[in-house]
Order: sequence, then structure tokens, then C-alpha cells
Amino acid sequence: MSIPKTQKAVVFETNGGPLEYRDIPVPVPKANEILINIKYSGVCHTDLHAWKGDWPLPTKLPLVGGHEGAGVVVAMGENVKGWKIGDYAGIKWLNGSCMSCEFCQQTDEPNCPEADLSGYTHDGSFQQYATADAVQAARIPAGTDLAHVAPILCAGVTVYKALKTADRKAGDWICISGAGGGLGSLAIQYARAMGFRVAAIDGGEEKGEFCKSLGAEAYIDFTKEKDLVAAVQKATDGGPHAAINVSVSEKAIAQSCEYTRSTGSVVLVGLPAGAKVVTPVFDSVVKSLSIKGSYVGNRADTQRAIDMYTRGLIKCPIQIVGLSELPEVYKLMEEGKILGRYVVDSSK
Ligand code: 8ID
Ligand code: ZN
Ligand code: ZN
Repeated sequence: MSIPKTQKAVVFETNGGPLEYRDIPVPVPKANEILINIKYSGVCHTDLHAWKGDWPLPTKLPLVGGHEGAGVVVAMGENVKGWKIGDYAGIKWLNGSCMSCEFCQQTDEPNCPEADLSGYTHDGSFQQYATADAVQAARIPAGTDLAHVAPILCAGVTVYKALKTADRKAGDWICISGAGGGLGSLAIQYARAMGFRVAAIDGGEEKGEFCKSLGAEAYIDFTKEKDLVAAVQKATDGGPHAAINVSVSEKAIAQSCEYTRSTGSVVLVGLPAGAKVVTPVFDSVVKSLSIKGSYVGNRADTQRAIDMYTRGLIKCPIQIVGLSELPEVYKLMEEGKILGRYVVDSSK
């Protein structure tokens, strides 16, 4: 297989600066890395945060974003084991970790202090060829549709793990805030596949229809509902047993602590810039709420999330556009206009 010296990528030199679609060198895999010819990549709201520089952790600059890349292994470093040329592989948020710290030892690799992050500290999947640590790269079964599986690599894994973190029982109510977006549209389906009842919150009628088509029993429109907390509690027979916060809204997080039923779990996933969890301590104590952060998933979560997709339990609602159109996708995402996920085709 011949690997070119240069390739197309979307690069930015400064946070919030121009997103340039241009030629850059094809990276050479290190001894521990595989080189993946990226066919499709999902566009996660995290990519938008990274470009804008929303978070306290600095990005690498210049940077190629993207961390939902699905493609084919075309080369590998001399220490790589367990991969062969032609295998399907995925770039996920955790590109690599030290594998020896206390967190890596117990398979909490995303919490590794030396975590290397795709599309953040390591050039990601918005290019035609990307490198990944062979240990962390996702294994995608042969024959899988690479465009449709792409969103599973971050959004799917993250919501699967968040639902496990909620630690509820089949038949319980789960409320998903931000349900019409990339993570939310998959969260509805993973929740259903895991036996939960789903109430969805997002804005607008189109997102309501969309969430219901994916399996939500109830839809609450945050742009219309005057008393959102009361509306959620009414729709869920007294409040959900867990809230999964995938919206990019500080207010929505505060509301989730209010509407969640006593002894329930509030799971924090969405990362609005500078946001704080603001909720009365008295109510949290008396309701005995568990307020927990959930951060992507480990290798086993990744393989489980992919497995549920390949078994047909999860459909990825995607729209495919060319990689060169990434700036327009960011604009739509900023405006909250995306239903499900946009996936970019690296050949266009
Ligand atoms: O590991 C993690 N914790 C992790 C992994 C991946 C992504 C965290 N994230 C974070 C992203 O960085 C981002 O902050 O999850 C958040 C959501 O990512 P996404 O699903 O990729 O974003 P999106 O497709 O733009 O969907 C967001 C949805 O939230 C709705 C929007 O309408 C949109 O559908 N929304 C907003 I903004 N405000 C809302 C509100 N007040 C709301 N929905 C309900 N109530
Ligand atoms: Zn992501
Ligand atoms: Zn580590």
C-alpha cells in the first residue's frame, strides 16, 4: 500500500483562529503507534470547545482536531502487536496513556495524568492519515460501515459509560438533557437498549420528533416550558432516577439537580465553558443525590459500545459532508441546529 507524503487536513494555528483546509505532511507512526487512513470522522462538540479554547487545559498549536475517526490501518511502528495492515481501526479521544500509573493500572486510563488526547494534545482525525497508540486505538470489526460507526468512538462510548455511571436498574426513568444532539441522540438509544425509560430535553419541535423517533417516551422543550423542573417531574412520575447532562448549559445542570428524584444520580458529561454545578447543599443532602462526573470510557467500554452498535441496537443518525466543510459544521453546532451528528468524509 503506498502512503503519500502529504495529505489534506483542517488545521488551526490559534484558538478561535481560521480553520484552514490545506496540505500537511502525513505523520510517521512512532514505535508504539499505528497509522490509520481516516475515511470518516464524527464532529463532536468537544472539537468546537478545543478550537475556541474553552477549557483550562491548553491545546497543542497548531492543531488538527477530531477524535471520532474511523479508517483502515496502513502502517505501524516496530513495537506494535495485535494489529495488521488492512484492519479497521478508530481514533478516539484517549489517544494514549502511560499504562503504569494508579489509574491506568485499574483501567481508568482516561484519568491518567499523562493522557494524550486526540484532536487536543495529539493531532486528531480531521486529516486523511492519523496516528494512534496501538494499545488504545479502537478495534472496529471488518465490514462495518465506517461513516456510521464513527460517532460511536466518542459519543457512543461516552454515553454508554455515563449510563453505567448512573448505576440504575432496568425500568428506571433516565432524563437526558441535550437529547437531540450528538451524544444525546445516542444516549436515548443506549438507555433504551439497557432497559431504561427515557425522557428527553432539548429545544424545538423538530428535535422533539427526532428524540421520540429514537425511543424517548417523553419530550420536554426547554425553550417553551416555563417550569421545566415541574414538567420533567410530571413526565417521569415524580422525577427521573437519573439525569444524564449532555447539553452545553450550566443552567440545565442546575435544573437536573432539582428535578432528579430522591436517591437518584446526576451525571455530568457536557462541559460548558467556565460552568459550575450550583445546587443547594440542603436539597442534595436531604434527597441523597449522587452527583458524579463521567469522562469518555475505557477500552472495554469502547468495545462494548461498538458491539452494541454492530449488533444493530444503536443507529447513528448522521449527515455526511466533506472535511473541507468543517467550519460550516462548527457554525451549525454553535447555533444548536444539528440533529444527531455530522460526519466528515476525508476524501472531500
Ligand atoms: O467524556 C465526556 N464527558 C464528554 C465526551 C464527549 C463530549 C463530554 N462531551 C461534551 C462536549 O464537549 C459538549 O460539552 O458533551 C457536550 C455535548 O456534546 P455533543 O453532543 O457533541 O454536542 P451537540 O451535538 O452540540 O449537542 C448539544 C445539545 O444540547 C442542547 C442543544 O440544543 C444540542 O442539541 N442544549 C443546549 I446547547 N442547551 C440546552 C438546555 N438548556 C440543551 N438541551 C436542553 N436544555
Ligand atoms: Zn467527543
Ligand atoms: Zn497513566
